[in-house]
Amino acid sequence: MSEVLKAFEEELQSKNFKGYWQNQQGDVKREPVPSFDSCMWKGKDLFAAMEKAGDVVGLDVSFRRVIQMWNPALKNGTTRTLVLNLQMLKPGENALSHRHMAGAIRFILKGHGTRLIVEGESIEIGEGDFVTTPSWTWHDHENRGETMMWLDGLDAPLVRLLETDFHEPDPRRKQTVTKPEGYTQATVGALRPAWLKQDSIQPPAFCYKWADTERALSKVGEQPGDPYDGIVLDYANPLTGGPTLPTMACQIHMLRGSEKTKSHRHTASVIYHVWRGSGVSYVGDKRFEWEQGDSFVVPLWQNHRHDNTSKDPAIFFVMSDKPLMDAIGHYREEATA
Ligand code: 1HN
Repeated sequence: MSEVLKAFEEELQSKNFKGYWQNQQGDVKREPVPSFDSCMWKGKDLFAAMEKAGDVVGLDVSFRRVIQMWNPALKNGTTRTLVLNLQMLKPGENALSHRHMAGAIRFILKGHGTRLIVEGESIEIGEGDFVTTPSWTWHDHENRGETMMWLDGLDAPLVRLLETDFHEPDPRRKQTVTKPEGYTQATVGALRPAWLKQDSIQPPAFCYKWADTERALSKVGEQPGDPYDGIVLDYANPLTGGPTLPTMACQIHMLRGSEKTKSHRHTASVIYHVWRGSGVSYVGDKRFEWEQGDSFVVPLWQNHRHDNTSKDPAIFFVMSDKPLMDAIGHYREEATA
């Protein structure tokens, strides 16, 4: 570098300027190249780790007993925008109330007898139920039954990137229940209180019961479904029919016995959790053999396809950041060989 240029760059820097030529000049990338790779987390390892956490991590040590599906290429999180966690609450434990900018979902894996209190409504949860706690909703959990485990999905990595995190511990520690049992279920469907103005961005906190999911699956199971994902059910915003949360779309995917999907790629990153069944997924140049309890991630723009190698249906719980890509016009999708 010439002395003149070097002196010029120092002069620029002293005034908080930077020449574009000072950035690394390389080949322009013609398509997205994610900085994180696909990864699988075995359920066996996850549940063993959580059993140990149950012994050594009390709620005095950690506000929530949570283990993250950490993508090692990232400082934190499962993708750049989303994180999938496992949470455990033991009998008699209370997870204290708080609210934060990050939106969250729960998919209940095991146990019964815990209630989630969300925005003053107490929700009894059971296996396969799916519950949203949208951005800035109060939530606490109380276990009056047996040990419970659920998946927590959050858009916390996105919030970290945006640095928008307001976060408020609840001075009451536990919420007072102010709404009758089943309040939201009864008032956000086809019948709605006319005087209430609903938030047009954040959905109401909502519980989607497994019995309803199972019934819906049984009604659509004979249809062709989607060539890339099989039978897909959206957990829709109950008021608008839009995505689950503004930042994440959650779905149930069912691959029928021996079903093989076609290969595609898209600019949304997707996290899969195997709720039922066993099979194989091909993601980029990797092959993931999965069974119940396993989770894996498909980074944006990586080819992927799924193969249900068993005769029984396979069911995935799925979350992706597609709504975010849609909102900013960044969603693209193509079939691949
Ligand atoms: C959170 O609020 C919960 O409420 C679990 O159960 C995990 C991880 C990061 C930030 C907030 C919960 C969380 C979290």
